[in-house]
Amino acid sequence: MARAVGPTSQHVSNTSGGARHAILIDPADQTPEMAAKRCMAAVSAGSRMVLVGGSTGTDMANVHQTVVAIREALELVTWASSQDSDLDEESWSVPIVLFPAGAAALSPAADGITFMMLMNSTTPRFLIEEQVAGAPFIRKAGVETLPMGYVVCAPGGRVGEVGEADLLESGQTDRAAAYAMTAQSYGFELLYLEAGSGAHTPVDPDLIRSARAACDLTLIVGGGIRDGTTARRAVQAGADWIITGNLTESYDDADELQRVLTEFISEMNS
Ligand code: 1GP
Repeated sequence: MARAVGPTSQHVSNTSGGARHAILIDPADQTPEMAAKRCMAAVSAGSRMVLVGGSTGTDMANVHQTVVAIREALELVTWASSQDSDLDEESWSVPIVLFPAGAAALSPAADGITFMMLMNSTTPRFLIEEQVAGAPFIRKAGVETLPMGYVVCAPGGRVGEVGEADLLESGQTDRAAAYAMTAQSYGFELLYLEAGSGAHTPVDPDLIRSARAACDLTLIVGGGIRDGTTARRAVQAGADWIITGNLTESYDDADELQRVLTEFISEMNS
């Protein structure tokens, strides 16, 4: 059976309009209601994807409840905007994509899943075993798979520890290029360079530049990005998507979050 390229994959891989921002929601850190509120603020500000996942504390229940709450909130606004010609329906059609810690933290209600190989993990668990464990559920649920190479860069944080990653250190540009070439040769569509959630330093822009030059995959960068200037540096080095998790979670007030992210996205693309 040939793998059809679905709408979520097309949305994520369409890089024609410049770099985009995605909000990462960790279900272990917030209620489904708060997650939905933050997503609405982010999408109003111009975020174009919602990732749901986290390295620890996620399970089928909290991931699914979070995905459902976000979906209901987005669908309500999409419907309202379809009834009102002043509102842009298209800007609300943002995919909800699983970014899972493993096979035990999935939801059938998501639009897609970053079906990832943690390429620099030293354990078969994150190279292939979790994927094999989760594949039947994903196939049955009909969740669209987005094949992705995931490379954890220094400092790596919790995901580096849990994933037992042999971190890609700052300055290892040839190694970054080799991972990018490998990801492309495997047929992955996406390559995610991750510094770890809450990282004190983001991914070295030279690593991004090197990976960018070595492949034509959609390049995602995240970890420790808290302001538009840092995001712009990553974009100038070649990132197609910038992910923020902690930044978003530091705001409970939707209006304030919308204001902060609007500024972030405009600076990122300036
Ligand atoms: C982590 O790259 C993401 O997987 C986001 O990191 O929480 O530091 O924004 P932050």
